[in-house]
Amino acid sequence: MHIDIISIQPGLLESPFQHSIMKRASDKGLLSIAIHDLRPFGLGKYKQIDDYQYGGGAGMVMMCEPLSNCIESLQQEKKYDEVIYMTPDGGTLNQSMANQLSLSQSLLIICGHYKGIDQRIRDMYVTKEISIGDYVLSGGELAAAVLVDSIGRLLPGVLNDGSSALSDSFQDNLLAPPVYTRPAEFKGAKVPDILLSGHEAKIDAWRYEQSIERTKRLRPDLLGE
Ligand code: 6GU
Repeated sequence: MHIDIISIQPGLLESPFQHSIMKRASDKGLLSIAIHDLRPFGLGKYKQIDDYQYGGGAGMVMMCEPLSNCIESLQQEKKYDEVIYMTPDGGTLNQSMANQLSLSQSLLIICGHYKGIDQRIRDMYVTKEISIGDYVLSGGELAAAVLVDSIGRLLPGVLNDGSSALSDSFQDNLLAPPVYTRPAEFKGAKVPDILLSGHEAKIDAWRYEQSIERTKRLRPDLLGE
């Protein structure tokens, strides 16, 4: 998969993809990410990219021309499955969205700032608007990093154990069961016997029960309750 990201703060996106699973994904050639600085597409001597909003009100709006020129120059090189705009008024990211997007060949992600981008850019180019939750960030970059991480780890071959992404919380609308590693006893607290039993079917059943119990207790909304 290839992901292009348009940003006016490209520095914010440098580090997140250079570690751990995201790094492995790119080292293995499964995911390539290119960050595109919007600034060179800005207008005039000062490379202006934002302006006051029509109708008045506080806050700047990202202008049409720089975004349009940047998007169109990228679209000349590539056809995108989705052009995604990161915005607090988008649909909230969830696992099923991440699953769907992980089937894409190529994505273009636009990060907004200030009061957002001119509505006409949304109308003309954007095919999907995504938020990562009901709170406001100062820009779309961190949200884009979250989105790309949630997608990248689902690409076949990225995780060492291919089955592991399937047993994550939310993958079946259930929270994951508790997990333990050595030692078998820590400060008097023991690992549940069943996990030491070697009895695979019983362990699976226990984990499933635990998932249900945890979900009921912590996130009943996931069970429609
Ligand atoms: Cl995608 N952008 C911004 N600026 N704030 C957010 C967000 C996105 N998702 C939640 N808050």
